[in-house]
Amino acid sequence: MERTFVMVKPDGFRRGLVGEILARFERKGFRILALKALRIPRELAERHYAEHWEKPFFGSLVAFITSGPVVALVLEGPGAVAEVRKMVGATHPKDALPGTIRGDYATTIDENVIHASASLEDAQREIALFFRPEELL
Ligand code: FUP
Repeated sequence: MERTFVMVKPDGFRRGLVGEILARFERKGFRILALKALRIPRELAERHYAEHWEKPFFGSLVAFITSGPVVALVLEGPGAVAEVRKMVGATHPKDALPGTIRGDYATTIDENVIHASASLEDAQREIALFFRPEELL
């Protein structure tokens, strides 16, 4: 069993895609261990995307992710990190295959609808950033 962190980004929330996206993960068979809607404080956004702090797009990335409500969740299932990344699709929607979430719902890299942890290490770090241990079911 593995756990991963997923976030429906402000564009996905604004466009009413939360239900669609959660349904895909539920149908696949992942267990929802935690789920909440929130506005991400700037400091949390900067910590979440710390690996990108030197990149030219860091400022706009933080501005975007704090621009409106998001839905954060923890999913559990066999090979959850890699399986969820498969369902999410490539970072750039132009490379994301149809049938993946970004392939089906996104057109630009700066507003690509969803985040999912890239590795087991990232998953542990991101889950701890967004949820207290007692919030996990
Ligand atoms: P991913 O793990 O697929 O979310 O992708 P990255 O961690 O590489 O990038 C995080 C976010 O930064 C992406 F979702 C979108 C944003 N980004 C840009 O806006 N421009 C870029 O050139 C690369 C990433």
